[in-house]
Amino acid sequence: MTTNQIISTEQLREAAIEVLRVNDLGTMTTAAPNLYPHMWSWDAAFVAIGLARFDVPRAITEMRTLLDAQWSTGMIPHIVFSDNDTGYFPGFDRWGTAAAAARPAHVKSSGICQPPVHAIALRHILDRARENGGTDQAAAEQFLRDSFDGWLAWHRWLADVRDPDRVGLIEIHHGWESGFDNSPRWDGPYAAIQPGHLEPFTRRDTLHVSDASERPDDAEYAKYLWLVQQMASVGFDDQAVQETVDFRVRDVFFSGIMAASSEVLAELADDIGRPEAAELREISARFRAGVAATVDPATGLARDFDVRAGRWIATDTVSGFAPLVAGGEPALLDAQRETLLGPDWMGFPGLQFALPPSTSPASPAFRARTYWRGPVWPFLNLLLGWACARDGQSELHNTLRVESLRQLSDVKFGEYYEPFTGEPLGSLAQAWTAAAALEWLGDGAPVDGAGPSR
Ligand code: 2M8
Repeated sequence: MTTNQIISTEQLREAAIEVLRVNDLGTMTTAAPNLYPHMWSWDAAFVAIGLARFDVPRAITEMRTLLDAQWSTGMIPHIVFSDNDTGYFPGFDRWGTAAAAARPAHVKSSGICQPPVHAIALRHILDRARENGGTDQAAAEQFLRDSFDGWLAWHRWLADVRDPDRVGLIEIHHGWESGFDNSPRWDGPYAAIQPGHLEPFTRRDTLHVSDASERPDDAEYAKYLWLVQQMASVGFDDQAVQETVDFRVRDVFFSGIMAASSEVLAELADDIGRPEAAELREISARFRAGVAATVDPATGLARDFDVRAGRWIATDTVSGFAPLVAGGEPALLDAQRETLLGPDWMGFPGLQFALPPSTSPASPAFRARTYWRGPVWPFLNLLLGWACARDGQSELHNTLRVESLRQLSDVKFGEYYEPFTGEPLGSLAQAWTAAAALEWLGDGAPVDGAGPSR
């Protein structure tokens, strides 16, 4: 059991800023110092939210670097590689994106994407910049005008290419696209995959964590690489990938973010007098409805859909709360909030902090220390809190904030946390965890003395 020391908000803030400094390569922030020495797409958006709390121009740079890697199709790749290509596997060469026609030649990137949280980050940057006024405000407004077409192309690509049947759900082609890499959500689709001939490989991720069981296992990695190889074999062409790849799943949490973020991008379009707000609101409504339609009447949780197997995927994972992120009918959201606060989630007996584990401890699939199979992920709680504030749910927002600040006052900025002991796991000094602390600190009254377990 951790007994976090009592630290002041100023100490926590300084420590979080230091983590972002340590990870700062100048124009990009690495997701973590050793385990993840490159820029990740959805990490970068959360990092920008944190940066905007103390350095608006640097937050803008983060978003600019990411957008500079955008493919000609509109896709924003999930990894933008730094020059340090030795510490992480699979690196740029293994991805096989060198030959991908749509990749801009001047930026090394992977060939898949991650959830579109970027418009939410842009909104945060603009809000902080306007609070500051002066050059910050001018720079943020200028950046929004200059970059709007890029973000619009990203949302259009997702809406057209990844939801061709217009069901309001985004189809993903790799568990890595969800960001919930080895979640029980993907056990079924991965079980059906038999990798063909794979080029030999040596993992690096297990060198950077103290206990390899906190990471996915080798059999899982073989399947991850097999999918990369399949996509590379068709040059990462969108149509050909869909016809080739062994993993085709409609991801409900990704889709919930798409709904929320498209609405925010519509507001930003209005803000700068762009005419695409109505189109973006239509996209948002389509995905909100798509997400709501997945809800399992038996559990009240949203579900993914396995396209190849033609089956719903019902799991007790935090992705079941996608409607809370998407927004929607009050009755559905009320019921979801009740479940979230209930005994299978934030109210599960013995939790160190009242924060949702990535898999419910009541589920047979729950594993307390293993990556996306159970631990608590701080950046996700920030996202849930943001959605609560948007929907006027100040009580739940405040609970998530206070509990998150208590958790993060260990100043380790763990990638993920053991739900019952509060032990930080995976990488320490994880950039988006530090960013979450900065945003929580700025987003309400001071919470001094955040610390010891309940
Ligand atoms: C994890 O994913 C990467 C692959 O993309 C990995 O395990 O190597 C996930 O937690 C993902 O959501 C996150 O964006 C990334 C960097 O923090 O790490």
